[in-house]
Amino acid sequence: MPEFPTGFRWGVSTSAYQIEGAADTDGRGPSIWDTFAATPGRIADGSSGAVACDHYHRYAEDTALMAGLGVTAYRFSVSWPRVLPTGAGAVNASGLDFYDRLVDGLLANGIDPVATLFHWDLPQPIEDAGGWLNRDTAYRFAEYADLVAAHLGDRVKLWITLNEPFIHMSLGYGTGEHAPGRTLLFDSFPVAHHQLLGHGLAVGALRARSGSPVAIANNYSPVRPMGDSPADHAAAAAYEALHNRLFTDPLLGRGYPELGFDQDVVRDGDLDVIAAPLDVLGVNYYNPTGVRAPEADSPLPFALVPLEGYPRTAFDWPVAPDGLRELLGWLRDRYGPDLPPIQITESGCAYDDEPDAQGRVSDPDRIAYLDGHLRAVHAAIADGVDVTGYFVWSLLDNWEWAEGFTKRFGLVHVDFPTGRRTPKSSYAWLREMIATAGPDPLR
Ligand code: GBH
Repeated sequence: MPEFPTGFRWGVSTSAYQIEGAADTDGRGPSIWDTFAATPGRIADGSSGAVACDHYHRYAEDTALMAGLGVTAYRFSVSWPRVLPTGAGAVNASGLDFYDRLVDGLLANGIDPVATLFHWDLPQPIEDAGGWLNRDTAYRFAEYADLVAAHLGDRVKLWITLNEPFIHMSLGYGTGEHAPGRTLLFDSFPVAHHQLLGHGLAVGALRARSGSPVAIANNYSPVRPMGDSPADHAAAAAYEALHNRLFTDPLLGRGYPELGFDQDVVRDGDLDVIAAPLDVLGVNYYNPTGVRAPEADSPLPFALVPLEGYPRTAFDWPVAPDGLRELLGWLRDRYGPDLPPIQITESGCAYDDEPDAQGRVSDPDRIAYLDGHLRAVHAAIADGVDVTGYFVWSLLDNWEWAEGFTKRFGLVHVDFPTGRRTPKSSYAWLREMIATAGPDPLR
């Protein structure tokens, strides 16, 4: 592996509902995912995140695993319903105490805490008031950001406002595969706008309370037209605008792309709030997308086609490290000097990892995945893209949303329901990688 620049941030990522468990402990309120998981038929194995990895009780063991790995940063998310059980108003001090303990333990181990404020677990009372379809939710989000920053602002080293607002909009409110399970299709644009407005208002609150840099984590997928006709190229451009530009264009001061949405919810001044300067752009990358012209009777302006010629993960997603280099080049070319430094806030893969007779977990496919994607990041840096960090999704096998416990993304195997942790062979590989990564490795 070639050398990475001095100061390059090596991290792992998780999110609250996927690992914490302790859903009814110490005053946490319900979130939309508790409600959704309790609805029959929504989750592949009928499970919920009520216990998950029990990280709420095992965070010290998990911090020791990170210290052993040698990462310099940990990206976790704060559970909004844990600190504000009804979403607004009364504060749950025990919830804030948990994040105090976590953050202090990370710092004691030389690991930078990177906090995401919203990784999809909206407090149920906020959903009952209309969720992200309601403009008020943006203001409630900013108040929650202010509360968290007032408590952790002296110790969190990077703030991430929202995780993948596109996925939350499209799967949560568009197709209904995720909580809250709405099926509004293209009428879900207000969810995009109100998340972005909440982001912009939260940036102001974070800047007032904390000197640490501020980011957002978007998911991106390089789009490949699967045909040479003008209709195929038009379809690819439409998908690119929806998937890769809907959130990033307004964040970087270009307003919304033309997608034919009714934009009545956008008020004077909103776009200025949304375009508040960002210190870092978080990039979550999984795979490229093949797109061609839709059938004549399709309600969509594009059709998605599986990409041929790549190995596939247990989720059936193509393993395409070349797509990460392509994506980073696309971001640089499209946004030029407006593009802030990038950190890869998620990159990872699911495989069917299980212990052998000796209790060891071998995951050579994940090692190949990480090797390929780190080389792609290195190549992008050599291309001139300013990439300053890479976070693996994920530290632990965890509760994978609608897939329940059926998809294992961890560097560390977790036995459900006992919660026993076993580092996989990819953990040992990454430890060696980080230890030898640069001219001035931190450990
Ligand atoms: C992230 O979302 C989430 O932030 C995280 O919570 C989650 O656990 C993790 O990734 C793993 O899922 O149709 O074959 O082209 C990922 C969003 C959306 C990325 C679907 C891959 C489609 C693959 N994903 N996408 S494909």
